Amino acid sequence: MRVFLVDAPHKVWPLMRGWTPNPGILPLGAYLEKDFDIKVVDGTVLENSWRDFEEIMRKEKPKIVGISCVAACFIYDTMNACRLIKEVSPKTVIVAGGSHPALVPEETLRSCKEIDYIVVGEGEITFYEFLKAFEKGEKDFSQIKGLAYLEGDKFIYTGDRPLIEDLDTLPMNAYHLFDMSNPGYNIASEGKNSTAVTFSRGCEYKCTFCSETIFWRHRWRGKSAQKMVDEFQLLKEKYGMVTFFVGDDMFNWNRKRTEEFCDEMIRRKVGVNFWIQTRADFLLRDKDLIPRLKEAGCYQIMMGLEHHNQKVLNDINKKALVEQSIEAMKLVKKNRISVMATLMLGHWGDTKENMYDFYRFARPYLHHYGQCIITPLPGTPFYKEMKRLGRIKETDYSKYDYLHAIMPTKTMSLDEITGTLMNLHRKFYLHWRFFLQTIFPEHPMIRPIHLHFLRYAWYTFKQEAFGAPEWTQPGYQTYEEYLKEKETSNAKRRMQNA
Ligand code: B12
Ligand code: SF4
Repeated sequence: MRVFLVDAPHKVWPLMRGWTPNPGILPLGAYLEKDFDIKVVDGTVLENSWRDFEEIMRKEKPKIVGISCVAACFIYDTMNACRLIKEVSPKTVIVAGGSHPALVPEETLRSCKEIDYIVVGEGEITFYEFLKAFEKGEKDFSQIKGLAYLEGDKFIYTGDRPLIEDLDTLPMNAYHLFDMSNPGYNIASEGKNSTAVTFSRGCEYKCTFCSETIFWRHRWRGKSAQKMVDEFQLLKEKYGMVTFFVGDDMFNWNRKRTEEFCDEMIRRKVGVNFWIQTRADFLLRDKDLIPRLKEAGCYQIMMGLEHHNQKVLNDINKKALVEQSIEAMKLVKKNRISVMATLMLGHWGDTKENMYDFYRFARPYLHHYGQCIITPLPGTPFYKEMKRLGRIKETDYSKYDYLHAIMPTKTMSLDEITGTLMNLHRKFYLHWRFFLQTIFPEHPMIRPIHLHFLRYAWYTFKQEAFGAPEWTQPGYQTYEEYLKEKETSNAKRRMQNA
């Protein structure tokens, strides 16, 4: 049976211009293709996004579509794609999966009647079992764990499916299902031949705002060092990828795995560059491994520091100390690796003034920072708490991308938060230290990344000063623009026929 795996046309992340194959479809396709004929439709790379997408669905009339939604901010695109599919192919059965639909399945099913089922959580086995039953013509899926659907108006959840214990039992990600030669696929800030890979799932901490830990049920599982290095090698040798963002929430959760990974990378002389994400305390624990990581190709370490105020860290249950953040930044810098941190500002107690404290706190050490606005991601404890307190003022999920303010603070409006963050961004990136780091980089990878950010600053300036349009990937159109265009061309056709 042919199964379509779809990523809806949606905007690609403008800041880093990160554009990679959908990370949920890669392992899913690999797991399913042993028994099914898998066809991937990546709506982000189509020449004329929605028009081509509609055309493919009209022509193929798929029996079944699995659609992935990796982030809350793409849920409307996902829903619109489902509507379009049902419009041109009403009999297609649509199964959605990925972080957002899985975290709020009932809300998603009720908001989009075109979605027939949602796979909640890890997708491989649940979707495989579903497809096997569907292929046999079964109509009752109530015995398949991990599935949500509406029966009439009643919401049904079949219950949690146990997680896959050993991720090494999964096949290699199915890169071959995507057109990896597409020049668009890269993370522009990291250079042309770059992409993202993920070697583990989840984290065992319980930060209240984090959708990852809740999605993976507060468990960490990782692939072995052998499999990690195999994937790097495949991507380098078959697809020419040499620079990687490693998306693991907690790269060095397991110290032994990190040691083995470094040894294997060095032994096999893989020759790629990569950057990782982790927590400050785990980095301090593994400080002796940093030179090995660097030798293995690590050029940047991003730490989820989140805030410069201990009270905020305690409030979000970060279980971390501000002093650890400073120590960890110093440590990475001392190793001449690019220091990156995620900072989440816009908490209830944040004021214009104390948002600048962040600057004083981190500026001396940082090369980059993932500046985020604290976002109540649906399905997280933080969302529930903020909703209960009546603080959520922005309900448009397309803005839940960490760049838009969703809640005011005690003293700042949504616009003031966004404005202050933009100012901080300018202050950070247009600082003499940043230019100095570009001219005398501590690591050779720092210069090209800095140059990307300076280019980005230039585009932003043009946007703000001269109203230049925001960058989007070629061929991209919003769904609303597409509907308008369709209506105009239908009207023209009607006039010609009249
Ligand atoms: C790689 C990555 C990226 C890459 C590329 C992503 C892409 N092509 O979509 C880059 C760097 C470009 C990126 C950008 C952004 N990202 Co990002 N990204 C990740 C990251 C680090 C890894 C994703 C991954 O590999 N997951 C592993 C796979 C196996 O898990 P999965 O996708 O959940 O898939 C499983 C299930 O969900 C399910 N499933 C998934 N799809 C489907 C479909 C069907 C039919 C079925 C049945 C099942 C199913 O089965 C899969 C296998 O079990 C995650 C954090 C993380 N560690 O997961 C953040 C994350 C997904 N990103 C996030 C965000 C917000 C963004 C951005 C919007 C911007 C930002 N400010 O960070 C941008 C824009 C995205 C874009 N596509 O343009 C958030 C989403 C939060 C949320 N709940 O909304 C995350 C969770 C980070 C975080 N901690 O907050 N991202
Ligand atoms: S440490 Fe990071 S990945 Fe883990 S729960 Fe906290 S924010 Fe999420």
